[in-house]
Amino acid sequence: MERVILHYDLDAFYASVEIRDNKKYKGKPLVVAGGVVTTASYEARKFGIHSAMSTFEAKKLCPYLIIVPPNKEKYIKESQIIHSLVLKITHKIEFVALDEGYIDITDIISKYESKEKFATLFRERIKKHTGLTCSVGIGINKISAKIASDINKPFGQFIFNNQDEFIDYMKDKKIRKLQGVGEKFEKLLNRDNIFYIKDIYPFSLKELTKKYGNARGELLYLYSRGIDYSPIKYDRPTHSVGAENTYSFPLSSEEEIEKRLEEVFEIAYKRLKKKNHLTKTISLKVKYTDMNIINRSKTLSTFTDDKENLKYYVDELLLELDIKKDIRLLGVSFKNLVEFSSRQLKFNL
Ligand code: TTP
Ligand code: MG
Repeated sequence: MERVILHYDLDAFYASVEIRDNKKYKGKPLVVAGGVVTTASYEARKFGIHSAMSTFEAKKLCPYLIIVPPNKEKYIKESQIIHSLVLKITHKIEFVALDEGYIDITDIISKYESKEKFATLFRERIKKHTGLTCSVGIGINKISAKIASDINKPFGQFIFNNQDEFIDYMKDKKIRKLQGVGEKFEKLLNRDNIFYIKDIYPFSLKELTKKYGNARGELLYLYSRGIDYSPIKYDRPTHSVGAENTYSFPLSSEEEIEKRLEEVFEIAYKRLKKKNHLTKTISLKVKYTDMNIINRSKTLSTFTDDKENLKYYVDELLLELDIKKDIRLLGVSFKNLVEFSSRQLKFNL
């Protein structure tokens, strides 16, 4: 059965959040930036300002540019609101970034009047609940949906109903439009007289893989034709991560308890980092030799993955407990988790 995949992407995400929260920025060229621009408002883009450009460079292009420092916690919070709105529609969703995700709507689309109507309802729903605009693409797989969502940005939508429509739209576009074709690869292809998507079609898969290697050859052959079998990797919400250890000997000295707690904390922290999450709630679990179990938690005002900070709170929780009694088990866990996208937050945050 043909799949129906939706891709959504917020418009100028960080900048839009800042503009929403400060009316005097409305309609002005603005960037969210430390030393480097994370994103530019659409007004700033008219000056040629874009992500990853140095703020110095951006200011040269537009001297009266408004520069707002990034506010990581705010964007994460916003992303959580968006995620929960989307999860009300279906759980068949893969969040790829704070402001971007793929949804498999194959099973539910027949309940709606049309794909167009669904895309419009989706955009309006996000707008109503967050005051932010997003763009939506619907396609037959991830590749086509992602390209579609970019076509009518901002606050627009586009739909590819089948492979022919995709090829028809793509054939005259530059090869750079294909996901996975970066600046370097484009230059290499240009040298071989491949400039547009349609220039790829005369070559067989074998010829392309021979010339550019398996991964890049396949990418060119398949993506240019809108073929992409990759599944939507549903995100199951992670409720908590942590570690605990039961000891075959009772822990009695303060020194021993602290040492063992440090070990458990290390394992728990590694798991948090591996999952790429930030946390807001830290819990300590202790079981005494009399089998009594005590749980203590601390909820912070912001999300964090700062190791020293987290360890500090774990130690504080330990202080609240009776460590005169012998201990059998120690556990550390992190709750209230949120995904941390390193791609999005790598600039001066
Ligand atoms: P994007 O969706 O790539 O960009 P955008 O939402 O700002 O603009 P568009 O309307 O074109 O979708 O990225 C989402 C957010 O991620 C963006 O607002 C800021 C952050 N980001 C970075 O921090 N560094 C980067 O290099 C990029 C591309 C984005
Ligand atoms: Mg975006």
